[in-house]
Amino acid sequence: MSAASPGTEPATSVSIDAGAEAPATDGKRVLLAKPRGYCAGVDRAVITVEKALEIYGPPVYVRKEIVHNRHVVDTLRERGVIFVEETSEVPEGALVVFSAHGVSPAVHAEAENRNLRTIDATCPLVTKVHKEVNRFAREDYDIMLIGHEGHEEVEGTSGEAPDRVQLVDSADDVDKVNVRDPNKVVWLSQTTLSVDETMERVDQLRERFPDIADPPSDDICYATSNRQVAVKAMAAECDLVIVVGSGNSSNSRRLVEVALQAGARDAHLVDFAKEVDETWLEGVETVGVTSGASVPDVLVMELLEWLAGRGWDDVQEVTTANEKIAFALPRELRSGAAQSSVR
Ligand code: 0CJ
Ligand code: F3S
Repeated sequence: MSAASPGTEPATSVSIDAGAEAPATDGKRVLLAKPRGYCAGVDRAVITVEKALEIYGPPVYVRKEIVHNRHVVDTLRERGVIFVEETSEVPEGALVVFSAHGVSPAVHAEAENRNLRTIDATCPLVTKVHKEVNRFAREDYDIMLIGHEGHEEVEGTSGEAPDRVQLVDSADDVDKVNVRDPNKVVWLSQTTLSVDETMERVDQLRERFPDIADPPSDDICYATSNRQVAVKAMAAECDLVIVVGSGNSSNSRRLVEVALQAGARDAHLVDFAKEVDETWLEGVETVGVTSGASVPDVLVMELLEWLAGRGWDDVQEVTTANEKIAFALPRELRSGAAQSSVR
């Protein structure tokens, strides 16, 4: 994996900005990771749905959760979005938005057969992996896709070339894959995995297939890896790390695991501040806070308020990179810059 992700300026050193005027005397402090929260692909996907509502009016159908965040989904539902599992649930001729995680060509074809109007909010960094699958399939490679079974992104990506892609999730899967020619194998991955765990899987694959080819560029996206670097930088100092994010959010769940692996004494995932169990705070001085790429920052601010109310009001931001990346909206909706209002 490359050191600096595109669209990201690495902080020259880990910088800690103290927000409170006087340091706490009781040792209670919060380390707040930066970068955290919304990535460029999520911002684009949420704006896509908001603009579709604005232009076409409700109801707007969205296949699957636009992003894996409970607050975002509930807010959009209140504004007139109908979330469906499959395009077959969308009335003929209606408008459907495809989620940030991407869809297979079969889903596009089904939507076309049913005369649906579609807007594709797939993150461009997921589309990039789809294109890699197509390219390697055309060149007749066997493709080892490292990813989590059942995750929507993996279903969409492997759907580009189902007869060429084999999913590698657990270490056991490495022994189960079959290839036609060990000299024509490549590994690709889901965008939201643990960087370290993925490299372990690659090492295992390379033991079986010494000539396995690497992806042309990192598939784990800049946002996923930057959030892991930031949480790692503070984890060893934290008695507790609280990650704001939903249970079905792969990148958010990885932040809990990475925090624990990097030395945090305890770590939990919560959707909302009210889900924090007060017993987690017993004997705790330093609380680390971060959030997944699908999480509006208002939820982090609510958590900071909740912690301040219990004495953790000394907040220091730990910055490991500054992200500058933004993506253009889908073609159908382009008319000037916008910023999602669910933030
Ligand atoms: O796969 C993606 C395009 C990531 C979208 C942002 O995060 P989230 O939580 O919706 O999805 P993951 O479960 O993939 O992390
Ligand atoms: Fe895209 Fe990565 Fe976000 S793949 S949606 S930039 S988590």
